[in-house]
Amino acid sequence: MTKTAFITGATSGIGQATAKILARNNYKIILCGRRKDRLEALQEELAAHTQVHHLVFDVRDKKAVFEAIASLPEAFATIDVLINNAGNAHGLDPIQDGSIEDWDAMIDINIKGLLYVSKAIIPQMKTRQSGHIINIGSTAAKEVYPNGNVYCATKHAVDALNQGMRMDLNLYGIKVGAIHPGMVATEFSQVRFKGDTTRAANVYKGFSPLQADDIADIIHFVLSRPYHVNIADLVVMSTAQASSTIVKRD
Ligand code: NDP
Ligand code: 8X3
Repeated sequence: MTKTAFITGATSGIGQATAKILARNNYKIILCGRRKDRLEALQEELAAHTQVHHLVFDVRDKKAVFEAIASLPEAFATIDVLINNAGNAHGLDPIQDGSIEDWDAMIDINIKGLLYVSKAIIPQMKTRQSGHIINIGSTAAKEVYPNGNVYCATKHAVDALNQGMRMDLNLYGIKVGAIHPGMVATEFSQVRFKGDTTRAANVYKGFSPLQADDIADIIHFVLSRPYHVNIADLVVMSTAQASSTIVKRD
């Protein structure tokens, strides 16, 4: 039977690539994000493969999250797969110089937003005693790097929530797992550096970073395992990267 996947952060990067691979593999797709124009364009593109619906909301706005999910038409109301992907880093500053606005954004989006979306979707999975939640963490969920302070803290929280969800939802047969990528060439660094494209490009200079498609491919692999196999926690880096701070560049 065709499964329905709900993907947050589908306007760009990992979320967009995941929507494309799942659409080609017979999933119905619910695309989420704030940029309506991108969601509409992607919906039009993917409609050649599958049924697609999009929801425009900011994951920080809990009322909007719950209203958007409650508004899903019948054909999309049963969510089999939740990809908690929306998130970003804002800034890369030592703790003493960090901006409170950046801290609020990361905590509100990466932690609270993930919780709001999960809270709105988990009850139907619990009732059906089935479902699969994939939380996108980061290597920053596993180690802290200089100036990464609050971003790393939010991703450590995602790691903890992933473990907690897996324990609490175990009784209901719901799969929960996290994928923790190292550096992936997406719009991530443009957002982190607030549109400074040179600084963003430098992050991926002199080596072959992961691409969004690499992570999407892994997400599809994780989803396509038999029911008794749950990939609970997976760290993936480009070959040139050995840790958050060790990258072999030309
Ligand atoms: P992108 O910047 O390319 O994509 C981020 C996505 O998150 C966009 O679709 C954006 O949509 C969405 N998003 C951001 N803020 C909000 C918000 N307030 N409400 C709703 N949606 C929001 O980055 P990536 O694809 O790289 O990032 C995806 C995930 O992967 C993030 O959780 C990130 O932390 C994680 N990650 C990324 C790595 C990397 O090196 N790129 C490595 C490890 C983890 P819109 O702006 O339209 O709302
Ligand atoms: C994104 C990768 O190295 O900036 O999570 O933490 S990194």
